[in-house]
Amino acid sequence: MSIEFITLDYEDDIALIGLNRPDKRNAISDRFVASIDKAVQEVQQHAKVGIFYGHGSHFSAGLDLSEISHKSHFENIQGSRAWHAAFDRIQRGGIPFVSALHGAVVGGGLELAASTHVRVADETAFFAMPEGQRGIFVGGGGSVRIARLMSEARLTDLMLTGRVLNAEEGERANLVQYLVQPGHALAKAKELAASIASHAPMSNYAVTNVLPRIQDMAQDDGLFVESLAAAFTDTSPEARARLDDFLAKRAAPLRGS
Ligand code: 1HE
Repeated sequence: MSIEFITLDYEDDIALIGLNRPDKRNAISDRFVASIDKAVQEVQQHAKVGIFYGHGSHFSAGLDLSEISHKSHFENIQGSRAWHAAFDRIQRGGIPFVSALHGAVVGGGLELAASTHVRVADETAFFAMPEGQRGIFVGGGGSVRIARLMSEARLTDLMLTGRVLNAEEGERANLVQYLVQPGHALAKAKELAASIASHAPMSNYAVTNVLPRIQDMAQDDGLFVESLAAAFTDTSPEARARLDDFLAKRAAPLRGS
């Protein structure tokens, strides 16, 4: 299947979604959002894990700034809601996603990364939310997802001051979970994706769909929903088989890295 601005490859159970508009630093236009959404819906049918990465020297320069000034209020809302719909299908869809980040991870590019479940950056990555410099506001879910990752205080700082975080600062601010040498983010993402793909799909589904929803609940409701999710997950045939393996000493032991 050919999708505009996207390369799509499969390696075993893993789908590799490449952002492929390098001449514009993978700036995300309305058509590009639609392509991301199409790719996400496609890979959820065929893969156990998806990886986002960027072609060229940057992950993504964010929103395509050439489109926005021509839009009416209403078109702008519709555009933002299309980002929300696409990114929600990443965050709370059928399979987990990993992002492999390098170069600019900026504005809407960081919003895309924030909708994935595990983020790996190489040391060339840098993070910024330059909406203030451009006279605009976030519209791709950043006020919720990025604020939750790094805290509202840190996001406010980035947006008000135009601060740019280097890769190490991004890791310290909880924007990424793994930091690797330049050029190694995709390899590390594949290694992590293989591990995720080896786990029970129902467990992965509970992590990606139940966990974020519980964060929106009052404590008592969250604990109750946790018990319900555990009841479904723990009694699945796959859980029984994996628990039997452990009790029969057939399971691989846990090892620290
Ligand atoms: C673009 C975009 C873009 C590059 N929209 N065309 N995002 C930003 O404010 C970031 C703007 N971009 C940059 O700061 C830089 O381009 C980068 C640091 C990312 C990369 O620098 P560099 O030197 O490698 O590339 P360049 O020469 O600046 O750009 C190459 C081309 O890409 C050039 O086009 P050309 O026709 O002159 O070759 C640029 O105009 C084009 N380009 N970035 C459109 N963003 C859902 S709401 C989210 C709100 C936001 O994302 S705000 C953040 C927007």
